[in-house]
Amino acid sequence: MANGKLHRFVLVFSLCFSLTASSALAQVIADAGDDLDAPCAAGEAELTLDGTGSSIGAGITYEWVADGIVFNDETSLTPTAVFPVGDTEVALVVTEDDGVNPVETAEDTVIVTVSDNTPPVLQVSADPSKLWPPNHELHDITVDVDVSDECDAEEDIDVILYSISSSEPDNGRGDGNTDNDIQGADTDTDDREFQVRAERSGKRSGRIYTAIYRATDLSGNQTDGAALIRVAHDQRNKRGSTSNPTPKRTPKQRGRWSRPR
Ligand SMILES: [Ca+2]
Ligand SMILES: [Ca+2]
Ligand SMILES: [Ca+2]
Ligand SMILES: [Ca+2]
Repeated sequence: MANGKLHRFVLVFSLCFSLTASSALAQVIADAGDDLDAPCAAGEAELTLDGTGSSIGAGITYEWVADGIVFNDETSLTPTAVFPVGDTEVALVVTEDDGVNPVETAEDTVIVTVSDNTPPVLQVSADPSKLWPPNHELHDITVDVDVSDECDAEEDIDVILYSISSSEPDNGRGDGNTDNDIQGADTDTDDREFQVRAERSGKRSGRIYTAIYRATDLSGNQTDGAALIRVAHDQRNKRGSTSNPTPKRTPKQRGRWSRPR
């Protein structure tokens, strides 16, 4: 009888131990942390993941996996890696192996989002930016464009001539009798060469041609920049003296500008 009781005790104990061990294994937790958001710099972002919510203890190991991503230590609870712009899904596999029972694993995923929310920096300037005298001649204009972006390479920034306009009518009062004062400007393309007429109304304060360029990065952020070409009303400055007229171009420059119309 005593032997029978002992036998049953051993059986129950063994069953309980077995249940306890298997339920412990089934409770392996993988926690890859909260989804991460980071701003882009030079097309990428370095981030540290947080798997510290996962099971920790003897016999528990970790492995982080993501397509194309190299971690500094993919077996760490808090590995660091460089992520590209956009969404990257990362999986954390937590494995428990007590050396006797079958290996138990758990898996969790986290989304890493690297965003570019910063528009490009755009500077544009017209050359020449002042026309004189107002003799109604068309002048070749070249626009210098300087564009950069915190995230994207310069060659990946889309630049277009968004619009071009004059502050005066094409053929208004006191400006002679010419039409088409802006020529050779193709908006919605990266057109940096066109012609404008050296002309202004004698009844106004001077004419300004405004060419607006628009830079768009790969994430759709946009910046506008304006290149101005001025035709002054006259050559007097505010003190009433007369300044020198715009220097004439050198023969080399004239050759550069000349082309069939
Ligand atoms: Ca940007
Ligand atoms: Ca006119
Ligand atoms: Ca005109
Ligand atoms: Ca053009």
